[in-house]
Amino acid sequence: MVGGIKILHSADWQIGKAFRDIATDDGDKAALLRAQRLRTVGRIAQIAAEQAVDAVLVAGDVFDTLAVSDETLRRTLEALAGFCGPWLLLPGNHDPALAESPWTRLQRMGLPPHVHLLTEPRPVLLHHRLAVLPAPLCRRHEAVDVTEILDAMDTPEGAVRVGLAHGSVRSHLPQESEALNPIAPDRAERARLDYLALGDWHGTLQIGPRTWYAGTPEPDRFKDNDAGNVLLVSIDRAGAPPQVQRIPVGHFRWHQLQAQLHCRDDLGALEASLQNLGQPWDRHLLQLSLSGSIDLETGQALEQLLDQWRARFHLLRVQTDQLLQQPGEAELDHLCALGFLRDAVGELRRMQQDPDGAQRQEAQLALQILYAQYRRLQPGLS
Ligand SMILES: [Mn+2]
Repeated sequence: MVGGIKILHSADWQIGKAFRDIATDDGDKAALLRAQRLRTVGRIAQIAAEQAVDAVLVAGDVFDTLAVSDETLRRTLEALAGFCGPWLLLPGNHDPALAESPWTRLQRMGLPPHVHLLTEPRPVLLHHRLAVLPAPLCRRHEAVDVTEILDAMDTPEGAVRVGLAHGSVRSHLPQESEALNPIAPDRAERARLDYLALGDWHGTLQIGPRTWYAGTPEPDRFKDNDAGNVLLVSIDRAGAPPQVQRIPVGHFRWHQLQAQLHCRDDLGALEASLQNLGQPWDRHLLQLSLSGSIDLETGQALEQLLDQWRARFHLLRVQTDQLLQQPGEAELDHLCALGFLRDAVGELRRMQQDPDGAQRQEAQLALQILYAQYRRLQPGLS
């Protein structure tokens, strides 16, 4: 009789990712994100050891590029040291098993015996009861389903069959998913797999009773798709349904937030939703889109608020192209009180409020300039 198995399923580590988009804002912030990916792998090793799993399976895109440095390859091996059981690493579209690749370089460096590079579609038998059936990508893009090869793979009687692949089950993924490297939605059934461990989609996602995307363990983009987990998969015996448990491991948390601002009170609501993200603040990356229309005084208070939160979060990126700043009623009343300006301001306001007016924007700009000048001459107001 063969016993049950327990594995950790992970994918899409993309070690060495440059975060170019963030590096253009701030190189240090990108470097910290890059370093965190290795620390999170260390955390996965720790969980694997605590849970005493039979193996850790990584379903492709272990490395972000083929050009990842030798030092980064060595650091990756170091990060695996916390779990001395088997690690099974599969090539994906970012790190395909080409003639020269991170995989061949790792082989030449000399691998610890517990690290297996699955560069060939050949089953690996572990502990006499777990057969891992890999479908590695040997090129960046395949138009055909490379997992078809799993259907015909033989494994010993009674061994639990676990497939490992990287690609896109298109029928179950949102529109923006990759059209290449297709995987049949019923591959687990066709290949008589007890579990199919997938990579490529960066959020944790169940495709079928025996098929899951683990998602990336360390979130890497502004997208709310449940990234930042590893999956603990237990299977009692060959043929039994897998039990799958999400374990959160991600450090950084990426958010998108929209806020409409019309008055001073809306700043309070905005601040409350920033507070709501929770401590520690420096784990958050936030893309904030602001829209609405505020007066200049509220605009200044908003800048102060954003400066404060910029210093707390790992990254705060603010889009204000939909936010209109203009003098408010009270601010314009100050201007009107100057008497001879009253008529001019009245005319500008009329032009600005005319929905069909050709000079609407010019009038608004003129009002803003007028008010800014006025403030400069009235130090008591600032
Ligand atoms: Mn991929």
